[in-house]
Amino acid sequence: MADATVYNNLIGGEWVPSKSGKTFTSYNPANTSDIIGIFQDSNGDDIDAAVAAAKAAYARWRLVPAPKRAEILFRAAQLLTERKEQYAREMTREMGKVLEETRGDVQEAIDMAYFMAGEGRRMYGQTTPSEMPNKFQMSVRQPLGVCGIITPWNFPMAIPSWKLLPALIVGNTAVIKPAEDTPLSTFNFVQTLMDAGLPPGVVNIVTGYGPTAGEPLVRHPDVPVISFTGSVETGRHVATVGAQYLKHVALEMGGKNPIIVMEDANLELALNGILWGAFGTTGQRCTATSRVIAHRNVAEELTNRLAERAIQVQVGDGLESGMQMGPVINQQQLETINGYVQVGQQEGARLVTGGQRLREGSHAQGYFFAPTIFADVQRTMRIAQEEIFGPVVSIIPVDSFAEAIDVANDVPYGLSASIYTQDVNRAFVAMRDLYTGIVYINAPTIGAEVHLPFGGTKATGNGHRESGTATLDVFSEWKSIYIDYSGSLQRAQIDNAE
Ligand code: UN1
Repeated sequence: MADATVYNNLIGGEWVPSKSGKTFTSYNPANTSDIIGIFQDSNGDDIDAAVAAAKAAYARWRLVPAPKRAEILFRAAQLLTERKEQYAREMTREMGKVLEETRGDVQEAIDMAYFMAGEGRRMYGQTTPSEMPNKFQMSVRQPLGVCGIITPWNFPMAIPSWKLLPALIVGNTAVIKPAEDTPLSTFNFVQTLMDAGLPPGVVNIVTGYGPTAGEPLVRHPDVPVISFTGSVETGRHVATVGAQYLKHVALEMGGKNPIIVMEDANLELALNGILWGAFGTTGQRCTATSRVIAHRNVAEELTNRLAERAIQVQVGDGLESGMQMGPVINQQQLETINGYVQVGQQEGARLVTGGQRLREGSHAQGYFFAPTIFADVQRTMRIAQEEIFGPVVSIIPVDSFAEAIDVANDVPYGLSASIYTQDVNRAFVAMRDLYTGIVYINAPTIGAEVHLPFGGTKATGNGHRESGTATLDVFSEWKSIYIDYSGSLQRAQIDNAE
């Protein structure tokens, strides 16, 4: 412990300890004797300092031409590419997912940096004709000021990039509070932005816990935008607090994402999709496949083949070659997953494989859980309704395509949904009738790319989107501008009326 690295908060370009002097320790979930680092356990005093720094930096940053801001993002993308392997390795140590996937996480931040750099030379508004002679009008995006950004641990570089980069390109500054399980990847990301030329104070990092560091950020009167990814419970709280201050609050929350497998599907393709969607990232994606809605004609075969494949999934330390699934993030998550396995059994679902923590050999050092499959699941069971956020998938048999769509939509969430079918008509009906923010045809529920909107309906969000150009709406406000060059008073709706 003596030689563990201490990471300070980043405020106004300076690395400073928390004002209270408190810290917390971050551990490797694959091996809890491996300490990642010691981080600041911050509170409202640290948030106040960070917001003040971000506010001061905003005065200059908002006036930097967007294409110049874009050059910094572009340079950051290049630097991230150079550092990809190192950052991926640190991320695997920090949160467990296998190296191939943490490389993907860094890559997503690179993609976002290039995409938002491009936006710096577009950021299109509208020009429209006026109803009056000699009058011009247009709309432009304007920044809002200091953005409060609260990010989760499952995509510890990609999700900060989804939020910070659009905020910055529009001309905002930011205070980010990363998840307490994964602050290091945020440090790596922000360090890269600074190395690329981001001025001090434009992005500030305050580490700590939700109630002590997140809450004062959400409540801060000088923070007009809050972008949050996490649980529904916390998201609802953030929205409630934000409403008191009339803040812009963008929420990304849970999912209960289904793959529908129709009787005409290519089963091998569907199997591969389910395995990747359900057990990739140890099931810890908002977009993870947690339900398989299978036509009764193929449900039994699908279940058996899936079980055969699930027991072959290599579970272990994500830095070891050949591993396909890492640990879950922490003890608490392990207990949540265990609890759901018990609930599923009590409800009468059939546990086909998995269902227990792995403790033998090297697994003893970390939070490993076996890939788990429940069959004969009823649509109303809790394991078919509630987000588990672990490597657990429920197979729900149905008798028809119409029932499949109905079951798919019959959950509180609406993030992502998928269908495997060879029938083009069914594919189009599914595209229309699946009430989610993302739909996949013959592909699993995970794998969104940065240039389309990301987000969901119902309890998944509150109507905003990340990624794509849609995300710019979270971090900017439209300003409509009217220029009258007639030299006389022209009264809209009056002087041009018949
Ligand atoms: C998440 O599920 O928490 O679409 C984010 C995907 C990734 C991002 C997932 N690009 O699966």
